[in-house]
Amino acid sequence: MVTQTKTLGEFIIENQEYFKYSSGELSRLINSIRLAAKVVNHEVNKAGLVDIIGAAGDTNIQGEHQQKLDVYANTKFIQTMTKRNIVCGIASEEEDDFIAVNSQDENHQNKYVVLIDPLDGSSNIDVNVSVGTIFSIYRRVTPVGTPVTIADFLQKGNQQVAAGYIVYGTSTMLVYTTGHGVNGFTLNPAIGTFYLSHPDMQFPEDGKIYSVNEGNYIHFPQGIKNYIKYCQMEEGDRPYTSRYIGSLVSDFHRNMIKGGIYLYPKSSKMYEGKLRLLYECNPLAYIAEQANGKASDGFTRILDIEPTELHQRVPFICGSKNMVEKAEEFMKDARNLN
Ligand code: P6P
Repeated sequence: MVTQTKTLGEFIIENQEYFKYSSGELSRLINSIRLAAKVVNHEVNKAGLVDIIGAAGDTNIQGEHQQKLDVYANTKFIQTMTKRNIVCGIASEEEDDFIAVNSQDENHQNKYVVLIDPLDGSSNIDVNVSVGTIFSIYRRVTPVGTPVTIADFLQKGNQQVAAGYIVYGTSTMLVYTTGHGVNGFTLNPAIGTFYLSHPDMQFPEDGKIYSVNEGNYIHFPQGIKNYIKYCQMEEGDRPYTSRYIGSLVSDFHRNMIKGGIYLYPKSSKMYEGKLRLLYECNPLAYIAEQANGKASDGFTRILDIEPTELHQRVPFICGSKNMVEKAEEFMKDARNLN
């Protein structure tokens, strides 16, 4: 007998019990992200087609001005969360400052803020490589009913109440955690429903894949250089395999399933690294830890880093626990030698 796989909607309702003191707002928020993900997925999947049509003139097939997909995705996620009056604030990679969502309702009680990278890796769209959305959700820290302030967004990653990503790949998946493990849902595009396809996702403790842009090798700190050479040595279960898609969500997702480590270290070219703490590293670090993986900047747990500004960058090492700890060892040894 074919068992009817659970839908994301059913799963959210079932997990509402974890939030018995919540007004269901978090569930409605995750539902709104689910809806926006379907809309963006539809647009991402026809990007190549639209581009061809867009090149014939400066309008797309709907007669709208062709919008860059990352701007389009940003607009869709912000519209969906704002229109449904679910959050009190939004910060996005595509927006210089945060957006205060003040409902007309004078007893505006929304208590969650969302930080989002609406379409990470969008430069890969033109070459048909998978891209992703990453989101992070916090309870506000300023009084409910007042306009949000930057303090509501500059919270440590260990204060997140939920985090997740959508990967627009060979299939579209939504993977998220609310602090009770990590679950993955695959979209059936024929009916527009996400189904639970990857329950209780876990990072294997070890792996044989390392993901880093080796083109930056000469600019890396010595500890990272030493770790990369360690991955490449003929010894024990090494050399590891190098796999680097250049799309963070895709590299992270593959490593969580197969085991592996992703590194975007600081370098002499990018002293703080490239990836953003609040809407890339923190949400993925939360998911990694919920899946028994690990995430640090090489020395400090990502989720313990005190944010200082909305778009700050941090070095990012994330994946299978034993691999991250080995990389941290090389970083510490090299620092002790300096
Ligand atoms: P590089 C995409 O621009 C991104 O933010 C991540 O998705 C990806 O892992 C990384 O940057 C790739 O950066 O410098 O290796 O091209």
